[in-house]
Amino acid sequence: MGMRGKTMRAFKDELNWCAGEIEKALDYFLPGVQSRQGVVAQAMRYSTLGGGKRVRGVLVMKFCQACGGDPRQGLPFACALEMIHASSLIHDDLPCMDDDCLRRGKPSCHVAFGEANALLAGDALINLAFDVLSSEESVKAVGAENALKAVNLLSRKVGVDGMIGGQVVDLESEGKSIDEETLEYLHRLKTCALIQAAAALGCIAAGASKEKLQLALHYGDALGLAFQIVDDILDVTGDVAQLGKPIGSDSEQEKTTYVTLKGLNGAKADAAQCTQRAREVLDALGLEEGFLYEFTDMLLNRTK
Ligand code: GRG
Repeated sequence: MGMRGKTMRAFKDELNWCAGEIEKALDYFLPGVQSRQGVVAQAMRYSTLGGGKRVRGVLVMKFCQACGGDPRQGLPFACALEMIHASSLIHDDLPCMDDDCLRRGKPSCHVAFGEANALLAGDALINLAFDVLSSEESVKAVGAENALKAVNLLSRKVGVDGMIGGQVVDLESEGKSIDEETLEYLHRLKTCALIQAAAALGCIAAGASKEKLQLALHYGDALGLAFQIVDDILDVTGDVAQLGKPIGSDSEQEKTTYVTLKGLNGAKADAAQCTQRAREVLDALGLEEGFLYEFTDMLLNRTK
């Protein structure tokens, strides 16, 4: 096997190792199901464990490593990111939002547990994320000051000027045609903000400099936009079995997407351009080769 084959295998092993570590840590931090309120704990576990690509958690671990830390140091932060992400998927699928019945190849949380329990499971996951960020385990791994920085950065990136704000603009745009500037604005908040937080929290876990943190935020913005454009493309060209969620939901909800604005080829070109921008930031961080480079490319070429 040539060098390329070897690099690829090492990359996949590394990716699987990170995902496995995240899964174990999530299982540790998620509540047990034996209490009287166990049904909500069950819903939280159902939507957080056993599925998902773990993009945000992996970014935390790998940015932590790239900044000189042990990737496992970033595990509490990685879990917090995955919990917030899972909460956003639960709420996004609710009938009052996108009303989707399938997520990660399984019935959506509200289909499995009812609307009220799904709403509460999402709420509880947001709380648990900040509990984990400021937990004893987190402080032991990264120190109290870095844990506090992470709480502040993540709460902003999730809030009204972050992911939640993006969802507001997204919902307001349904059934209307919006211009590219508005589309980019809403995706920057709805999708990029959390991906930025993931890269930045990895830096914080390693106690990296402000300069590195800034570059991580730039990287997250570029990767997040590429990721969302690919998401728009897969909603048209993807396969339900692979994606584990319905296709065609954007057009059903009369959403403007990169594909409706630019056509499939235009959207693909935009995704490639954003990926290139992300690669340039990795170059600036001195990471011209290695895991994050391959990860960035893999996300451009993904089919799920
Ligand atoms: C509950 C904190 C909170 C917020 C509510 C509903 C909402 C506001 C925001 C929705 C944000 C959202 C669903 C953005 C979409 C981002 C996106 C591209 C998700 C798909 O991510 P993948 O492909 O999913 O990483 P997996 O399943 O692989 O983890």
